[in-house]
Amino acid sequence: MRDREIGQNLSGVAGQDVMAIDLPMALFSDPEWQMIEEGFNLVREHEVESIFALANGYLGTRASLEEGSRLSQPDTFAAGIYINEPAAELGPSLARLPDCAHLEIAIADELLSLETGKVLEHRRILDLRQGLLWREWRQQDSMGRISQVRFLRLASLADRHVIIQSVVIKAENYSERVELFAPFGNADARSEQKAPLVSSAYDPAMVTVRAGKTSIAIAKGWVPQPPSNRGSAGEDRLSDHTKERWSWEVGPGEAVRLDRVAAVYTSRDAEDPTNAARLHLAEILDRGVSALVRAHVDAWRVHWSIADIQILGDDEAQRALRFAAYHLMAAANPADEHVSIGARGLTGRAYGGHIFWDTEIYMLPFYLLTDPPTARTLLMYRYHTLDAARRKAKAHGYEGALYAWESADTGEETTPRTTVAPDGRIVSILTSEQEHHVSADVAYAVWQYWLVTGDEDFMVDAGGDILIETARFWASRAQMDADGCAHIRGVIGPDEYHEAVDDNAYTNMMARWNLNRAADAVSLLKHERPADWEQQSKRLALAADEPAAWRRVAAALVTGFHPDSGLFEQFQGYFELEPVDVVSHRNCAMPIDLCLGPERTRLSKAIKQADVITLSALLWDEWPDAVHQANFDYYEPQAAHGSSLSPALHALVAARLGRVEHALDYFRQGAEIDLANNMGNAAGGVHMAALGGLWQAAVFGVAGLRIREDGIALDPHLLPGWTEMSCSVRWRGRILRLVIGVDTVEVGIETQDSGELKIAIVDGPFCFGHPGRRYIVEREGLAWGAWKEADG
Ligand code: IFM
Repeated sequence: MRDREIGQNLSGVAGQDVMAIDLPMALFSDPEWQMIEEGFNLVREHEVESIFALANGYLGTRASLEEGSRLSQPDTFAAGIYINEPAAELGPSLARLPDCAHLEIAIADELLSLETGKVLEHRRILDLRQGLLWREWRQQDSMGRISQVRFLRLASLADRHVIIQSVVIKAENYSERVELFAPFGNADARSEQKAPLVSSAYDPAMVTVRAGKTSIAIAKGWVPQPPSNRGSAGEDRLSDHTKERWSWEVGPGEAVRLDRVAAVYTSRDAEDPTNAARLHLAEILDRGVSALVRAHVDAWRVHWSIADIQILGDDEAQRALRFAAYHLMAAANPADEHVSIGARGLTGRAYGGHIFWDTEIYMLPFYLLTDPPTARTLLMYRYHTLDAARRKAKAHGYEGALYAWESADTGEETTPRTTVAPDGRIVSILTSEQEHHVSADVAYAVWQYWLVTGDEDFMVDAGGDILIETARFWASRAQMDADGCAHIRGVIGPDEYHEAVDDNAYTNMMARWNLNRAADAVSLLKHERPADWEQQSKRLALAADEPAAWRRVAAALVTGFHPDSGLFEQFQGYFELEPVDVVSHRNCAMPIDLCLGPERTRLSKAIKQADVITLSALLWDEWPDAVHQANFDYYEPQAAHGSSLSPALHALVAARLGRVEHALDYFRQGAEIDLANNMGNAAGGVHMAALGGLWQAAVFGVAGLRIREDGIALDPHLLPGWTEMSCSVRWRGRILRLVIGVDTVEVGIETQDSGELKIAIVDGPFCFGHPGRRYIVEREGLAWGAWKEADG
């Protein structure tokens, strides 16, 4: 992908005006907001489809070529709609819906194709600012006819049920019949659609499919535009009833346009989805395509006004952060508490759309600080699946709530039982049985939400229940030994190379934290909301002595901390394992666990992803910097980064430690997971956790933001080449504008809200910030000076 002047050759043939008919919206012209895929390389097709995917949290559609190619995988997904895979052990996966964007172009019966014709120019552009997928294509067919084609596509952020596509075709040097074909319903074989048609009755304006018990209705409308004063436009059906067709007679320099609009409803959101989709379509067609596109672009503008991070001095990092924020915003739907975000969002098939700890630990901070209602919605998904978590705990002989390692619509465990290793072996997947830290991760996210929003109603209605039920799980999960220590045995920590380990430091520390915060929540609710607490504690049948028991277990939990070295032992016995040279292995094409084999990997110190280092990132204020430093120095060389979750958190912790060169390397590595496909698996969708991690590396690492009960603390470390970073975050009803310079930090409090908040430079100088004012602090030598109120 590279920068260019958009459409430099596509604006018209020599001596003629630009297309009189054009797409309903122009691209946002600033190249810093564009991802560009130049040319056409068939083998890259799947990753381009993922990277350029469009979504709005309700629908997601891959950026497949409209006319298709040998490799196209044009999946469309609806959040929360899963279908059981034929092989039962695979569990449910996101249903693949009919592709609304498939469109073939024929010039006098010859189909245009990137694979057969002469491609004179071709590029795809993802306009991050406006949430538009744009395509420009200039193609010569076998008869020497040159066509200019432009496509625009969007999944509306203003109206999440709507997908819009627009195409303009201009004849450069011929007079001929131009035709467009859109396959109907299941006839679209290229989509390998998983959700079967409910009825095959021919209805060009409606497709209804079924996924399990859910019906999905797609109402389709279209608006063809003829070239000025000649030709004819219209649609009819071919004799086999499989395609819609529009045709025009055009002459040189003339253009035609077709807008297609789809309205999607499911039986999750309407009793009669077919009727709802039909009515909705009629209403939006009335408003007109241009108005719909404008509303969508406006919605993106509003989102970006808070979510954008601006970097001066590093264009690559700038684009990577915008790309990350684009996909994060596209993945979430604040209106639906019964869905969450899968590991690849709505952009691809990998992991079947399942939800992992990725959401709470890697993605949620972005929503929490830029769009708290969305963070609340995501946490409500965990509240609505609490019963399934209770059932899982019970089935394993524990109390409270043990969340599914992989979760889908119901919250039941959906982790596949086996997988095929790259060397062809069938291996058991033990994460659902052993990777229990997810329960503490959900609890952690609940507490972060509480700190940032102070939303007591949420704690009363849902958050308190999650904290208490997860604490109960840990209290029953920990085994008290005769020596008075509590152990959590037989788990998998974030480092999945080592299974069935005892006392994984991450798991134990997060469990300890979960137990203590649940006890804190009980005190808080008892005092702040006594009447509600009475109901809540009854609902949860909480015994009076439970919170004290949680604190006792928390205090007794083995930490794995070695005071002399300042190191946490990743799990019991880790320090005795075989040292292997992971660093020199990092450039090998084959992952280290494949090179060493499973047994040797298990007996080695090689770790798959940040484990103790994740603990540092999450519980930073619990230990002095020297502890984080010692652990980073020890564990960073062991990390094979076999998971996309790993590099960004290394960047975050390295930045906090002031290891800025190291942080920049990891930041780039994290950014390249999708943008350069550096793990080779972007075809399955973008890596949502890595994108959330990148945002955290900037905000929590580079700005050094820490969330505290009475305000925020900053500990800035600009990365090499970065001369300024600015971003906005929300904190308790306020919008804080942070500008991190080389030697200055500026905080503007933009909302006219009452009350002061404490802004600190780590544990150093602080000020009480008032709404509507700006504060600046300057570096004085190695330390920070005093905060001053800025003029204006
Ligand atoms: O949740 C992660 C896990 O930590 C590592 N493997 C991939 C999962 C989904 O992203």
